[in-house]
Amino acid sequence: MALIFVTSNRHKFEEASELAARHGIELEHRDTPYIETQADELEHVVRPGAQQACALLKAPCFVEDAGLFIRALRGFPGPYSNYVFHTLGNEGVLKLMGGKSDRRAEFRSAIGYCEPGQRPEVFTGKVEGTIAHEPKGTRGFGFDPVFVASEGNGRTFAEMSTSEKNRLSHRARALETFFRWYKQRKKA
Ligand code: ITT
Repeated sequence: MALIFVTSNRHKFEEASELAARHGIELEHRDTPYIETQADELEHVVRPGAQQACALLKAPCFVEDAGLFIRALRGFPGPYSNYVFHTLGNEGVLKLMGGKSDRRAEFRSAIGYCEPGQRPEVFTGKVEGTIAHEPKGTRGFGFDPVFVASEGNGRTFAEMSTSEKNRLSHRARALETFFRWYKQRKKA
């Protein structure tokens, strides 16, 4: 039986599917509209999110929430990344970073997995990097053109293929931990 990933973002689904296939797991995409709680910690967003999506679908499923945390902006946009991306966009973020010499940032990801009648499980991942001075690359989505991963040879995520991004990314790291746990659980 396929494992359901509830997300409105097809790029996230593509990244997760590529990684899942390496674990022999088949993913199914659902865009079930669950309410995303606003909270300072991503973990506090995905726990109720997974529970709600699971109750709507009456089936095991997972949700994922991600954010870009910029050190010189004291962690902004963090849990508000979605809103900020859709209002200010990459150009707006680069403007906010104008004149800042400390360009360190990290992407964080939290996954919430829930089975009917059970409490949700949470898995997290992060990747460190810097904010570029200008957008580069055409792949990926969201803040990918302005995020240079520390281990990415100076390239932005938008200059990488899905499999390259999946070797480093916050989401890939959270998914790896989750898929390993999930396979053990299925065996038990
Ligand atoms: P969901 O339906 O799964 O919530 P979403 O697109 O709303 O999908 P998030 O709330 O998790 O995604 O992400 C917040 C924003 O952060 C999102 O709109 C992107 O712009 C950005 N973002 C998240 N992950 C990213 C990634 O891997 N690369 C670039 N930007 C990312």
